[in-house]
Amino acid sequence: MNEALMRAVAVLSTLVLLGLGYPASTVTWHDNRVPAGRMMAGALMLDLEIARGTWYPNGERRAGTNVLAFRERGHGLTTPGPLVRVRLGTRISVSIANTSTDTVTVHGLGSRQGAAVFDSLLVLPGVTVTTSFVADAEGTFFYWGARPGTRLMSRGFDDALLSGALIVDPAQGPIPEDRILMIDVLEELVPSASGPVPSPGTLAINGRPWPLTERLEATVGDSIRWRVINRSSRSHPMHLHGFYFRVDAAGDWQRDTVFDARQQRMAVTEGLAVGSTLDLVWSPDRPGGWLFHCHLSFHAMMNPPVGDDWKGYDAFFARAFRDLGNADAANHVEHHMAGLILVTNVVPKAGEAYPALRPVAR
Ligand SMILES: [Cu+2]
Repeated sequence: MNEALMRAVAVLSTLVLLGLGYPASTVTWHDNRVPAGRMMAGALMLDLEIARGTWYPNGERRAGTNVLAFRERGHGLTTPGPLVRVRLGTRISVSIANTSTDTVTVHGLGSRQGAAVFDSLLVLPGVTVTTSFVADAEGTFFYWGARPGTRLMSRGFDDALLSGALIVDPAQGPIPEDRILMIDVLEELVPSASGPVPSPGTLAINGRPWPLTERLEATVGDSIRWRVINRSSRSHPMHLHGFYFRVDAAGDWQRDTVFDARQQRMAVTEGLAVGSTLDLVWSPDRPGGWLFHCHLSFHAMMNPPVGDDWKGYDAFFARAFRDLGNADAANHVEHHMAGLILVTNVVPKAGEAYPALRPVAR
């Protein structure tokens, strides 16, 4: 290699290291259980960063897609973004450093009272902004980033994963154990004869589509509490198999309404509009593998291949529809039964017996 070429390679490598090329970082999923940040003198200090990385919704052996994502400084990029969880009345001081080359507007890191709820932060490339606010309303919320001028309803592409949960617990008293489930839809721009068009959506819960979604565990008689957050650009009628659930609260990324006993309703399906949230409680009275899923069939079917694996709509439809009606258990990730599906494995209480289920007549 001659000297000029070596110098060019060195300069190029430096540019890549500086983040001017796509960094090779992976966007990993997490289960929304460990809050980010650190408490100092009663306040939460949180350093967020925005960067580009590769999300592998179909598993790391398949191609991934390049997206914008959040990370807590010193940690890896994640989807969902870092969990912010504090008690009511806690001051939250946040810095957001944008290490990407995209300008991003961040919504939802602010007071839930008055006009402040509509505030947003403009975070230019290479710039760090700071904000400080008091968590002044209890409930289930989220923060989200997007290109300037983008509404949640139209945020579907490489900024679709820029968001994290913001949970405000009561000021005092015990905090019941719960799980936070965030719903995603991400599209890619793919080539077509008439120019770039959106790909079919990749659908995921806490960063993973079925069959990679987390396997939840419970015991008969448990009270299972979920905070379901639809941070996606689509609506989802979310349905639970086998049991009714009680709706304890409903809201969106800005406001939440906690229901009193007269307002609570029992349901098996609740529609989650774009940006909405739902607190639900259910209790299984028998063992089994119980699904919670979107009731739109095309949100629980095959997820598309992404990145270099995408081979066009014809190939996608041929594969998606060829396998309908054929339970291809060996390869769910590429065929139907995918996307917004989660299962809870309910085991018997120790020492209790349950009548065997009758086999289904065929
Ligand atoms: Cu759906």
